[in-house]
Amino acid sequence: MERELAVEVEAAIKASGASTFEEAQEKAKQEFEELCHVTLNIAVTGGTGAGKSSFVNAIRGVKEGDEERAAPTDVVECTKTPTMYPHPTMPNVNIWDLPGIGTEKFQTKKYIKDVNLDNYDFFLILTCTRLTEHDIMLAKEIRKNKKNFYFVRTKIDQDVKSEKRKGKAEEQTLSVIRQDLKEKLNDFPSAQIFLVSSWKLDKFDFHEMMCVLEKDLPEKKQDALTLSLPVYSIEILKKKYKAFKRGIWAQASASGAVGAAPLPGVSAAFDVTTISAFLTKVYYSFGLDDTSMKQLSDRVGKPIPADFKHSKLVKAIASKSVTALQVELTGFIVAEAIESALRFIPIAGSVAGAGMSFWSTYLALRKGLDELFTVSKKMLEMAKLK
Ligand SMILES: Nc1nc2c(ncn2[C@@H]2O[C@H](COP(=O)(O)OP(=O)(O)OP(=O)(O)O)[C@@H](O)[C@H]2O)c(=O)[nH]1
Ligand SMILES: [Mg+2]
Repeated sequence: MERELAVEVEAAIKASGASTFEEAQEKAKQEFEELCHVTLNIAVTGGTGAGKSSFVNAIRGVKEGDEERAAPTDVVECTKTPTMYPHPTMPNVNIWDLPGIGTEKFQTKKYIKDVNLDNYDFFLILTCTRLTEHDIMLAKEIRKNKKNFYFVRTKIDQDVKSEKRKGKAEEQTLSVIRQDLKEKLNDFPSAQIFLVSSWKLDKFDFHEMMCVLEKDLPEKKQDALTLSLPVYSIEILKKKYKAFKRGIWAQASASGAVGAAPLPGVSAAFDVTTISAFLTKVYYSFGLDDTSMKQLSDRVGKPIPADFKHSKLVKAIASKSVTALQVELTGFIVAEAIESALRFIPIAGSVAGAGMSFWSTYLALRKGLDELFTVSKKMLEMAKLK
């Protein structure tokens, strides 16, 4: 781990194109500032009853009926005005539940004016049947505005289930639906269609869709999307882990002497404020808080025994006590660990300028992230998610 740490930091410095540690750290600080101000606005739109509100809730990891946070869903038409749902744990990500097009209240032209297409990073056009003239018209307008859009066929679980009753295999049902939708899209030869179920994000095209959306976003916004998704599979957990890991260098660089405090038994000061903010974000993003765990267990229809939560670090974060966290972190950052890390770090070369408090903060972030990853992976394995 310690050797890995030195290699990682060397690589980050090299990638930044800086020649000294200080120069690289300065760049990382700026990058960190910029990342803090990134916002992502996702528009979810489509006809009445297409499953927009359910989809918005699913990607925010919020359960229907959670009065404060959920978008209302119903079998009768219920979304009438554009509504912004801030992400419950990532304040820079907003998901917009836009009203169905072509209802009396919102005719297409007026709709486009009211909705102001410029406000969004991309559009997901949902349908639970076929694409309508309104959906196509909206896609053309979005294209005129040079924004990305994707067609999403929702409620796929329902189709698969009912076709299965008639003896049709899942693959066959999916392929018929895909073909059928494509035929309607002559004007959009390169349009992408994803088949999803808001009840089963780990199945069908959801993961592939998220990978495409991420790839199409500007680089600075990519991680914001990944980190805002609920942990619906081990694959997404691994993606989140990698995104957080990439961010550690900037975090540790941005952490200053202000938050640094000496730890008992550790010769270096370390920035407990930065570390607790970072690990708390990881904790929520990895779905380790009680609300997310309960939702996961409801979704998979299985109780998840709490014994995997024996991690003292998880308990310390859950207690929201900085002192508890500090005590827990001390275990990670005992003097030997730092000293052994330093043994691997060249005296000369690009990392030479890094101080002890940088290394101790970096080490705490890395070890904390690894531990939370292990706990969350265990939770997903118990939920039998792959
Ligand atoms: N089986 C299944 N049902 C779904 C899914 N998504 C939504 N539904 C159901 O479809 C109905 C309509 O869903 P909503 O999410 O309210 O649809 P909407 O597009 O927001 O509707 P309006 O706001 O009225 O335009 C509700 O009864 C949902 O429970 C899904 O993925 N699978
Ligand atoms: Mg709705």
